[in-house]
Amino acid sequence: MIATVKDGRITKLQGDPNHPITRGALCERTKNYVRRVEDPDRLTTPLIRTGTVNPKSPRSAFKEITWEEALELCASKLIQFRRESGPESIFHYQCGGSLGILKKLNGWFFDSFGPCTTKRGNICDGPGYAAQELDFGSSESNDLSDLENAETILLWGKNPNVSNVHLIPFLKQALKRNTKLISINPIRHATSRTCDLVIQPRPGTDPFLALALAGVLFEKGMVDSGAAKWCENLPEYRAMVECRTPSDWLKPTGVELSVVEKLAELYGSGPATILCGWGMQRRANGGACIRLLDSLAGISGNIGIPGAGVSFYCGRTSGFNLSFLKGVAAVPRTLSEPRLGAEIMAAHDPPVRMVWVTCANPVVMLPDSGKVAQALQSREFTVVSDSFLTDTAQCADLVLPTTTMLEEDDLIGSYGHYWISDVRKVVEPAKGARSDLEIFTQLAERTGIGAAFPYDEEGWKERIVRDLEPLGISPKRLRKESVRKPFAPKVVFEGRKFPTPTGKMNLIHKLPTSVPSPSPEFPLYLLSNSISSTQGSQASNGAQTGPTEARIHPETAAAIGKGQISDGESAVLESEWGNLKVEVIFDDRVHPEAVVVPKGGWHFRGRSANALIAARVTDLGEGACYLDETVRLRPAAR
Ligand SMILES: Nc1nc2c(c(=O)[nH]1)N[C@H]1C(S)=C(S)[C@@H](COP(=O)(O)OP(=O)(O)OC[C@H]3O[C@@H](n4cnc5c(=O)[nH]c(N)nc54)[C@H](O)[C@@H]3O)O[C@H]1N2
Ligand SMILES: Nc1nc2c(c(=O)[nH]1)N[C@H]1C(S)=C(S)[C@@H](COP(=O)(O)OP(=O)(O)OC[C@H]3O[C@@H](n4cnc5c(=O)[nH]c(N)nc54)[C@H](O)[C@@H]3O)O[C@H]1N2
Ligand SMILES: [Mo]
Repeated sequence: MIATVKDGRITKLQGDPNHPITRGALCERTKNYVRRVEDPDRLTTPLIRTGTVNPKSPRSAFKEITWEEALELCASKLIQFRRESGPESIFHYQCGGSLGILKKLNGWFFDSFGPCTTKRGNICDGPGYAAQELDFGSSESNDLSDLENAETILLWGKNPNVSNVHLIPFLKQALKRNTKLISINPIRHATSRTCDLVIQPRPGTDPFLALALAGVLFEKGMVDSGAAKWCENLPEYRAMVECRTPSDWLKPTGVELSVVEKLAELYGSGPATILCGWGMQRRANGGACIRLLDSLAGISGNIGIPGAGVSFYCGRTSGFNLSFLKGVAAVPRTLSEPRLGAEIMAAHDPPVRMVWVTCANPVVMLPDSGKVAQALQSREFTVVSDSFLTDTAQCADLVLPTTTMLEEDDLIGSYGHYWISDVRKVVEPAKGARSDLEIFTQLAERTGIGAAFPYDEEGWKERIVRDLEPLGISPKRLRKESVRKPFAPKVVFEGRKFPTPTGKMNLIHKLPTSVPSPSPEFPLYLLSNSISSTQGSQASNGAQTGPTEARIHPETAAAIGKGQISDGESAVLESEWGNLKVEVIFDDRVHPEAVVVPKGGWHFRGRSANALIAARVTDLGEGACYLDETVRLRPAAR
């Protein structure tokens, strides 16, 4: 990104035209970061709790204190809890935030001071990542530029217009070459308009769609005759696929056999790439779902060659030397991220007495918002560092104001491509804000672990980039330009050789489970999807007022009862666990068995989807079953 700065203020933020992926474009949510820097709601001083939070005026429950007082208090609490109950009584939680590499040092502080309790699992990509590690030995993807070799591209559960806009130019180029585009998604998104085939399966049934497709590929002899050479468990896999007919597999999906036959033709005939969205892995069968997509690539030979593959991830941190993070004894205790609220409260021997949250807003972003809030509020001492008084910060005893990514130095990798970049402070930090690294470096000194934090930002960058130096990538070069990691292959698993113990890929051969079925009482799946304007919950105050929007198919409203639920009117969205007031919007692109709400709605404003979502764990990778929750809509009391 390029920031234009005048008189110490950012006047413009734009993409870097020389960056080969972003090509000068920025997504809407990132453009909004300029506003976040100067947002009047920015925290400007540490705050200590003096009373109970009233969501209407949350700040009034806090009193301002100096940084000196705040750091002294943190140091004394950390030392006290470690002495009295051991370091496991302190829990550090971090999620996405800015995804800067130097943010790993926050965890390093707690490892060095403790090791303290940390989280286990991954609510973002856990199931899919674990699935690909099992199948291929690693979760990596062909270079984006390799899409030019694909005859067919499947956007399986992916909505690039909202959550991966930098893919769009690559898709447009593919369309010019007459590449076939397919969307498989319970919602028809903007990209569907340019697709040759649009399939809207019932939510959560993709594993069965994949089994049906595999069945058709076997039936029609469209399986690569060499598959046994690179696939482990082929007979077992085939037996699983053929234990039912394709039509039988399709029953739960609502998809017609003729559509899957067309899909098989497109997928089985030329190099075909599956671009995986991440929504469908946030389900009880999410790991199996990605494994079944991997297996399609395996049997059809769509792997290890140009234009093929199952793209899920690009190893965001690969190449950076983070070996120092493993320098401490194994972490003594972990808590499951998807079940965080309950796990914090249930922990004993020792109990969790202190929680410190960095780069995260778990009250809004983790399932069972209410329980997460309760868990944080009921600790002896909860610290949250953030730039804003988020729902999570409102549950803290002490809030520390931090810098945003435009006010600090860092390094960054990507989920979706192999380029890495330097992050540089473009303006001075807002009044009173300190970076996480500054905070933990200062605390390290006060808690007797100063030796664990020997460097400034530049020193850490050198330490972390040092494995890349022999490849010609130095911090100095990164200051000038973004660089593609030279070891990242253009085509992964080339020659169909996999980094698994046998060198072959592993085909899944255990049947996937079904996701919970909607019941007459709760007949609709709740899909909480990314929206263009915001990263997660990082919205402006003004954007979080009034009821959140809920999109449904007009037929869904009709099924509820004539005139009960109307377009543009308010209604109540209820799950077994809670309810939200919503504004209903009719949208015929939505599957009739789904309700779509934005992800990241603020909890204390009554807009958090996660207030309705139970804390359940996925089949692999300890993710959260965000999208399995079933709900109903009822008319608001008039
Ligand atoms: N604007 C914006 N962009 C973002 C983010 C953001 O918050 N805002 N978040 C970033 C982050 S942290 C991540 S991890 C990625 C998230 O990447 P994704 O999870 O891919 O992002 P979403 O756009 O939320 O997409 C979820 C998709 O899954 C589809 N889906 C839901 N259930 C099913 C199903 O059963 N089957 C199929 N086939 N599809 C299903 C939904 O319709 C939706 O299109 O995006 C990143 N990009
Ligand atoms: N219902 C539902 N829930 C979801 C999802 C979903 O699809 N549906 N998606 C999930 C996914 S993919 C993800 S990745 C998670 C994201 O979960 P989070 O990462 O917790 O979500 P964000 O809303 O981005 O909150 C990040 C917070 O960190 C702060 N922050 C940013 N940079 C920094 C920093 O450098 N230092 C500090 N101390 N703070 C910083 C921001 O101000 C913000 O308040 O949410 C998950 N939750
Ligand atoms: Mo994520």
